[in-house]
Amino acid sequence: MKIAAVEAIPFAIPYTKPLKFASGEVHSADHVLVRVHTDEGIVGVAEAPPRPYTYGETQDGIIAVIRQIFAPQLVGLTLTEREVVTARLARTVGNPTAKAAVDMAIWDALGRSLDVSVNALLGGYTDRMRVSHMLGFDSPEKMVAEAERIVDRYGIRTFKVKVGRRPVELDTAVVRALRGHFGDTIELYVDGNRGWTAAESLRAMKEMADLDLLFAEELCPADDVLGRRWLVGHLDVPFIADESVPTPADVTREVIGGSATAISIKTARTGFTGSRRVHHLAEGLGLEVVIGNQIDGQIGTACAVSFGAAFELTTRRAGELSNFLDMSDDLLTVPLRIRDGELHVPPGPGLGIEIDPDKLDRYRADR
Ligand code: MUC
Ligand code: MG
Repeated sequence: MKIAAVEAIPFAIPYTKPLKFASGEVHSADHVLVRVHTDEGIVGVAEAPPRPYTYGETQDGIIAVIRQIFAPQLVGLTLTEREVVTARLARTVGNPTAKAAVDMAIWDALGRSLDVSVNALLGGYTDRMRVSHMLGFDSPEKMVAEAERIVDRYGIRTFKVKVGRRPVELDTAVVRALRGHFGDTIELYVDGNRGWTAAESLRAMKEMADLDLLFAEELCPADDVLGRRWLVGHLDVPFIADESVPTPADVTREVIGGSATAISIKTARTGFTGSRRVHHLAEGLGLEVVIGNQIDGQIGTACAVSFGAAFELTTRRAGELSNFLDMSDDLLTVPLRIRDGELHVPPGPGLGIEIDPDKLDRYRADR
C-alpha cells in the first residue's frame, strides 16, 4: 500500500481560556490537519500545532513545507518504509511539528491498514495515562480556583505551573498558594519556558524548597550554557529539557553537557518515530521522562496518549494531556474525555479517532 497524497489543511478553533506563559500566549488553535492518503483509500490523520515563538513554525509555513518539500518526497513510498520517510524528512533541519504530524499520520494509516492500534504497534504497555494539567499565568487566587475546578471536574491531581518573565515573587506565591490550598493531595512542578536567568531560577527554586516540587522544566535558556549547567548542578529535583531538545541528538547534547536530567517527550515535536528514539535514549541513560504537550488539540492529544501509554517508562509520571480542555470545540466525532484524572487511548485501529466532516467544514481556514 503506497502513499498517494499528503494533505495539509489549516483550521482555527478559539480558546475559551487563553493559555499564557513566559514565551507566548495562545488564544486560538491555529493548527494544521495533516491527512495521508494511500492508493487503497486508507487515510491517516494527525495535527501540527505551530508554535512560532518556540520553533519559528507558523500555520502558513507548515502548510508550505508539507505541500512543497515533504509531500513530493513521500508520495510512492509504502506505509512500512517509515525509516525512509524519516531519513527524507531529516534532510530538512527544523520544522519539527510539520515533520511530526506527517510521521504520525503515516503511523495512523498503517494501524488502520493492519486493523491494529498505534498504541499496540508502538509497545502496548497499557491503555491509559494519568493526566497532568498546565496552569497558565494569572493571579495566585485565580490559579488556585482554576486548579480546584480541574480537580473537581476531571479528578486531575498533577499540575504544571507556568513561571518566568514576570516577578519571581509572583510565581513563587502561586506555587505556595497551590501547595497551601491542596496540601499533599496534588503533585506540582514548574515550567519557565526560558523566562528566568540561571540565577533567578536558583533563587526561585530555593524559595520553593519546602513546596515538594517534582521537577523544574526549562527555567532558563539552554544557550546560557555554563549558567544552565551550574543551575542544574545545584538543584535537588530533576531538570526537564523541553524546547531545548527537539531531536534525539539535542537530548544527548543537553544531558551529556549536564544541562538537563529529565526529558519532555512531545509527540507533536518528534512524532512517533522520533519520540520512540528519544524514549529509548532516555531509558538507556536512566532519565526520567514526562509526556509533554505542545498545546495540542484532541487529535494531538490522542497521539500523545497513544504513545505515552505504549511504554512503561512514559506511564510512570502523569502526562500533559489536557490542554484541549481550554478549547471551545474540536474536530473529532467522539470527543476525548478525562475522568478520574485519567485519559484512555481511544479504542480502535490506528489512533482510534475520526474527523467530523461538519466540524472540519466549520473550522477550516482555507475558504
Ligand atoms: C510547554 O511545556 O512549554 C508552551 C510553549 C511550548 O512550546 O509548549 C508549551 C508547553
Ligand atoms: Mg515546557
